[in-house]
Amino acid sequence: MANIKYDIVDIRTIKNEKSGMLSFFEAERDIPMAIKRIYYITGADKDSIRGGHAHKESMQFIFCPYGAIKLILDDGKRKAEVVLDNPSKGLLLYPCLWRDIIWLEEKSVLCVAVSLYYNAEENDYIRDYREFLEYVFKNPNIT
Ligand code: T46
Repeated sequence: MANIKYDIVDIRTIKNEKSGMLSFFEAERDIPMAIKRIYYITGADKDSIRGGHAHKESMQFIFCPYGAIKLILDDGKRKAEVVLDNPSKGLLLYPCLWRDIIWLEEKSVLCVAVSLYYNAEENDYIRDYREFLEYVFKNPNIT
């Protein structure tokens, strides 16, 4: 059975004589997608839970430059957990993965680069788990 469709990506990080570290990645070089949008979530309490949805088409590159966040991923058949607790680690999510996101530390920062623009009608979102299961059943090659 194939693995659930995500990749862990090492984000290049440079520490030099200056204070702190500089991390960077480039679209279509370090991650296999063009970036149309970036959003980030700040100020969340420990144990906050967000997500609870899947995206039909967009790919997302998720990273946590500060703190620790756990993602529980589900492709309708299998589940996996990934902890982002290091600015040098990113998570590339392919379409159609249900995700729940849990803040392991207060004020952890969740940053997301997305392959599609936001659309207020949320055409790309599935926010009902039963609907998600039906969608992956009808589109077996998507995950
Ligand atoms: C995801 C997790 C990690 C916009 O207006 N533009 C945007 O680009 C986004 C992402 C959101 N919004 C608005 C829509 C809602 O009124 O911001 C509000 C909160 O968004 P949402 O309820 O979708 O938040 P989460 O935590 O459920 O999900 C978000 C992303 O939507 C989703 O793609 O993977 O963060």
